[in-house]
Order: sequence, then C-alpha cells, then structure tokens
Amino acid sequence: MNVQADYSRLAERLTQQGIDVEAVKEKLKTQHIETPSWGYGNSGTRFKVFSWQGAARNINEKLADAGYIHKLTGVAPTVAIHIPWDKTDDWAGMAEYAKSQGVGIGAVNPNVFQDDQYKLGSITNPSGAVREEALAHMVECCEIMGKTGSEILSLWFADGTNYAGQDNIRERKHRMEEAFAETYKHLPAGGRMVIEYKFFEPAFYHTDLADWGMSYACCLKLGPQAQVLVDTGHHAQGTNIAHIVAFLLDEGRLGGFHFNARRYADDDLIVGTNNPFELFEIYHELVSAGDLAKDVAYMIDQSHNIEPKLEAMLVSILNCQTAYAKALIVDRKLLNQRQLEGDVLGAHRVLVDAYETDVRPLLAQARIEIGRDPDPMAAYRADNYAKRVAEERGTIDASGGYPG
Ligand code: PSV
Ligand code: MN
Repeated sequence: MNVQADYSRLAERLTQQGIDVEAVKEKLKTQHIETPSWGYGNSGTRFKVFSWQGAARNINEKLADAGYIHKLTGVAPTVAIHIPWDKTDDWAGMAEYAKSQGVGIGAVNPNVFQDDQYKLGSITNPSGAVREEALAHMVECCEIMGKTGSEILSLWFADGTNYAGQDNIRERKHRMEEAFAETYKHLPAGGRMVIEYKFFEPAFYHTDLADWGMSYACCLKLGPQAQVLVDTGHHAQGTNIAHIVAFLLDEGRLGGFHFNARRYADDDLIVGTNNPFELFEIYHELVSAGDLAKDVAYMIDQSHNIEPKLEAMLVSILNCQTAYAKALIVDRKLLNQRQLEGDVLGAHRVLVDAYETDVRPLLAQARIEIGRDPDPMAAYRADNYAKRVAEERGTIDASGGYPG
C-alpha cells in the first residue's frame, strides 16, 4: 500500500465533495475506545471456559495488554475494570501501573451477579440484607472511582425472575429505584453512572431492566449524571439500535456503549464482524448528533473464547475506526437536501456511498500522524509481543475465568 498516494487521491475526492478532510482526520485521531480488563483473561461459554496460552493472569497483565493495544492503535487509552475480579488493596498503585503502561482506568463495573446470595437478584432481591450488600458494593465502586480517577460507574444487573408470580415486579422496581438513588449520591464529583439493560438472560420470565426505556425512566428520576448504556448485544433480533441511539442522544441520555456483535443473543462476538452496516448506522447517528454525542463513552464488551485475545481486541478497535471513518465522510449537506425533497433512495444512497468508500488510506494517514503504524494488524503480526507473553505466562487453569 502506497499510503501517501492513496491518501492524496482519496483526500482530493472527498474535498471535491465539500468534506473537510483535515477535520475528519482530527476526529479519527482523537477517537477513544475503551477496552475491558475481562477481555484479556481466560473466558468461555456457559459450557466451557478455555485456557489460552498467554492470557493475562492478573490485573497488571491485563493493563499491560491494554497498553499494548493502545500502543498499536493510539485510540484505546483507557481500560474498564470489573470488581471484584480486578480488586486490589492498592488502588493508587493500580492507577500508577496503568499509567506506566500508557493507559488510564476507565469505567468501574460492580459485579452483583456472581455470588450465591444474588441467586434471586441483587438490588431487587426480596431480602433486605442481600439488597444492602449489593448496595454497599456499588458504593464501594463509587469510592474506587475516586481512588483510580475513573469517571464512570457502569451498572449491569442479572436481576429478574424465571416464572410468573415468582416475585412482585413492581416491588422489585421500587427496590431498584431506591438502590439507584442511594448510589447516585455517592458518585464522585464529575462522575456519572451509566445503566445498562438486557432483554433476557440469565432471567427468562422478566428482567428488571429489560430495555432502554426502563433504563431511561430510571435515569430521569435520578438526574443528569445518570445515563443509559447501550450494549449492542442486548436486543431482540431485528431491533433498530441506531434509532435507540438517535433518540437517547437527542434526550441527552446516551451515556455509552458496550460494543460487540450478535446473531442470536448476547453472543459477545467481535464488533462489526457480522453487522458492519449496523455499526456504520450507529456511528452515522453519533456523527449527525454533533455535540450531543461529545460525552458518549465507547467501550468494548466482548468475550473472546476461540479467538486469540490480543488480535480479537485489535480487530474490534479497527472495525470501530472503520465505521467511524465512513460515518465522518457522509455528505450531510446532500443527505439533508435529499431528505427534504423526499428522495427516499437518493438519501439512502448518500449513506451507501460513504459506506462503500475505501477509507483505509484515510485511517492509515491518521495513524501515521499520531505516530502509529499505518497497518496495526501487520505491525501486530510482525511483532513478538503475543509470542513473548505466551512463553512468559504459559497456560493457567481457566476454571476461575469469566463464563461469557
Ligand atoms: C452482561 O451480559 C454484560 O454485558 C454486562 O455489561 C457486564 O458488565 C459484562 O457483560 C461483563 O460481565
Ligand atoms: Mn455489557
């Protein structure tokens, strides 16, 4: 690939279309996608947790791997942590070590779904004592935000019921609202909480936060520091996620994303692998919303079980970059004109034209300008980091890993 020549040709074409190529590149250079600590360790399905040679064994190794991904891409400067999986008694030390690896601590994710007492739910559990315990953990996570410099508390609950009549749905809603109100009070200054929803699993009759509307209703009761988190894998087949994104952006309540790809349910596959046009639609809405999208947090939430972990994370980032680049070069003036004229297919074609543009030279040039290799995948494959950590870390028993 002759980056310079290819880039010049593309830049010239885009400029002729009235696109400010320098501004587009600036956006690409400052894109920010957070990777999850749990994406670097062993993981699996509900049937089997696989052992990977070289998988990170502890938080320091997860941070080192995340630092490596950032070094390759330049757009993954933070790491989400999951508590207690990443618990330490030296939070300042963790933040310091992250910094030494070139990354910072991102969203803090409390875990109130893994322990025995949460069998019937956490903050919606019929037992007051269990609810107290879940709340205390969420408050502890607010404190961890303060100690690590994190600005986001990312909440997801496995709460729900399996059978009609198992519990009182409205009572559970009240319990949840109470816990949210208390947690909200503990957010550090400038911090926010993002509330994730999921339409089913592990509960199958009803899930206490089943869709974006339920999360949104909770956020409205709390205040501006509460926003909705859209996990792309948490929707029923055929749901128009871009529409949800546009609606929440317009309401100022889109807090962030958990990116992944799905075919059936919460498959946790690599974002943009089976749904690249959907990812582009989402980015198109984000770009169209301008400043309304300025605080949206972009996070990967995937479980790589049969894929090499570092390579999978890298592909995820590259796919997000590609979708964003394509969304940035949509001819919005022409789009608006055709929309107002009622030109149904003409308007659609504006999007398709951007989507079908080969944006690789643009991304390569942006990478060069931030001191990265124009082809991070080639750089990764030529490098020996993965081989080195495989030798150093070996293979550990995967039984304690995240089940997917
Ligand atoms: C649940 O499926 C989820 O998407 C939530 O975001 C969790 O935080 C994450 O997976 C890891 O358990
Ligand atoms: Mn998620």
